[in-house]
Amino acid sequence: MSEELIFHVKPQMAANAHVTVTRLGLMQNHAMNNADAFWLEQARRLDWMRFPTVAGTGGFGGEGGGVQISWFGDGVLNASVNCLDRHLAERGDATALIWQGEREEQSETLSFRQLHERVCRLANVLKRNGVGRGDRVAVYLPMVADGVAAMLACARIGAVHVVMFAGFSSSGVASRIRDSGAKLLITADEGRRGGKTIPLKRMADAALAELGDAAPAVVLVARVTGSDVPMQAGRDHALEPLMADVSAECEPEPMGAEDPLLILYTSGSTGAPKGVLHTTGGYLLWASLTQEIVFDHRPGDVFWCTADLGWVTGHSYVVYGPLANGGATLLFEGTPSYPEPGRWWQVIDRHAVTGFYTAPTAIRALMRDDPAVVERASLRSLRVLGSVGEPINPEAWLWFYDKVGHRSCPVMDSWWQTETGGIMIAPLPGAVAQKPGSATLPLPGVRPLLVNEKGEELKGEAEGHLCIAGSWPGQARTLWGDHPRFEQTYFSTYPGLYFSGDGARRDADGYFWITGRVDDVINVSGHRIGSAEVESAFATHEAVGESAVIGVPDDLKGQSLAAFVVLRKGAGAETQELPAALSRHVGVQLGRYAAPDRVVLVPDLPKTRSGKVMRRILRKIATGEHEALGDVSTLADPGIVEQLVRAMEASA
Ligand code: 6R9
Repeated sequence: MSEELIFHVKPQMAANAHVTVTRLGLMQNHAMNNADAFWLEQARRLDWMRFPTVAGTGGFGGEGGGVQISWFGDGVLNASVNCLDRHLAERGDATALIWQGEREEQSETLSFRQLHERVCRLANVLKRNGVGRGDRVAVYLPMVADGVAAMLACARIGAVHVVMFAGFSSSGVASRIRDSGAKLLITADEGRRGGKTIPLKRMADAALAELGDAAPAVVLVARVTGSDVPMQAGRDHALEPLMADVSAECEPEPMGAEDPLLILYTSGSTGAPKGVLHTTGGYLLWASLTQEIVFDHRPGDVFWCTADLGWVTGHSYVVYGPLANGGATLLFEGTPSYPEPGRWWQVIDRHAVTGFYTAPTAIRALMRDDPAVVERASLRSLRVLGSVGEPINPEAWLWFYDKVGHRSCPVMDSWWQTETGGIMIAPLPGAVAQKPGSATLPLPGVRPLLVNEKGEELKGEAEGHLCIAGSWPGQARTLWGDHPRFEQTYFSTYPGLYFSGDGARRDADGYFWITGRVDDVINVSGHRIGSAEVESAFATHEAVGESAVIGVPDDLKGQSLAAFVVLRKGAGAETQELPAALSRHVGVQLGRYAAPDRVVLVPDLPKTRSGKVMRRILRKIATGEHEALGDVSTLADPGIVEQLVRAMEASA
């Protein structure tokens, strides 16, 4: 049914958007017929200290060769200059950043000039503390302006930022600092969330204690709530006084296009989170280009992407994309419904937000409010809406379009990943008709294709594994310190292609419909969680022998986590509280967002004779589809099914 629904481009968008149907056609042709010239032309949107003479080089391996990706290799630039300095002459006093605190009266507006000064000062503080080109700086901050300043300050001096979600636990922070080898940490006294405070400094201290000798020597502490927090002499420094004490000017470091800009940790289907590495020129070009063409963002606009700075969406569409294009970005500290339902709509009205980019989970939660809540708001400033992080169900799409966009704003359902750097498949507001639930068509220069399990390309209407043929500038270059894992994870399944880990269907119009992950990555409220990570966290609990974690459909979160846990022999009596305690344990290990909603104690896991856990069977049992278990003859002990079903029912 939803496939019949189609929303055509609005006439005023068709006439005024950056990309019209005609321009899109030209871009596609150019990208197809002369890719190098096309990308070099796109590169002109950035300010370079030395303009590149080459576009993309290297490749995805395939015929035995390794994976080597490079873009604009001889170009030289600085990302912070592109987000700040280049705007100073023409619009230095225009708004660059609006920070809205949880409470209405807490808000701050920074012009490009003011943000530039803030970034230069912070950059000078970093330098004074011995940070230079190529050094990694860990950032563990709530949603405050200093988070943006910290990222751009690193970029200014050529340091690599490693931003961590404020919801990570201390162990999560410790493992990321250890893997990246960060030599300095920027954190805050506390964060605020939904009327509560998050003890960030205390969590950071625990992470540093866990790290021992591998802990960064310097910790800068931003003042957010102003609470007194313990400061270790010699190591911890309050950030504000240091910033007051340095120059407001800082010469930008000339960076090679392929010099690292950032590392972002993300979950995979196996092992610990991997450090996805993005480089300066290609990543920035991609964030900037996609911001402009997908959201039609321009100077004077106010873009609000609700993602946390700690995720890739926060990097590309809170910081680099909006600022590189000279428009304003809005940073909101709070949650959608605190202190009251409709808080987000108040923020849109108060700051006259023009582009609003959020996740389906949030939309589904907001749909549950009293309809009067959204109807009370004007929302008249909005021009473009966007959705990202997980498939959006047509009901949520239609509600968003109708109640938030008042049927006059296109909805950009954008598919992409941490590894792609920016948006890959999405409609363009002035050129591509939308179908609710479909991410629609690839952007110019992006070549997605569908393959079957054997790696054969499927043409026309088809469903299969989503791959990308050929590189694009925003692509991740490697996993920090582990290039073999990079090649193995993304390029070995289908040699010569980048494999996304997602499944997708293509309809008769060539529109892509993402069906979700086909590996053991679970998408909870748009957050990627690896089943292996959660299983490792369980394993650190003394009562746990073994566990298997799966995703089950959830009306609100898209997917939620269910865990099947086998207790250790002699672990003590099984109490009623144990499942909840085990879930809390995972929350402490990884962060609350990764605590399973359901923990089922079972006598054993369904395994093949070679000892592999059959997750397919667990998924069926968790969703009550006992009749449709499929082939169970490969199970080492077919009798286990009956026991699992009973354990599942008993735990309900
Ligand atoms: C940007 C981001 C990536 C995974 C990706 C896919 C899912 C993202 C989507 C979508 C359907 C969309 N995903 N956007 N699924 N429709 N519009 O979310 O990055 O955190 O790395 O997650 O999210 O499964 O593989 P990341």
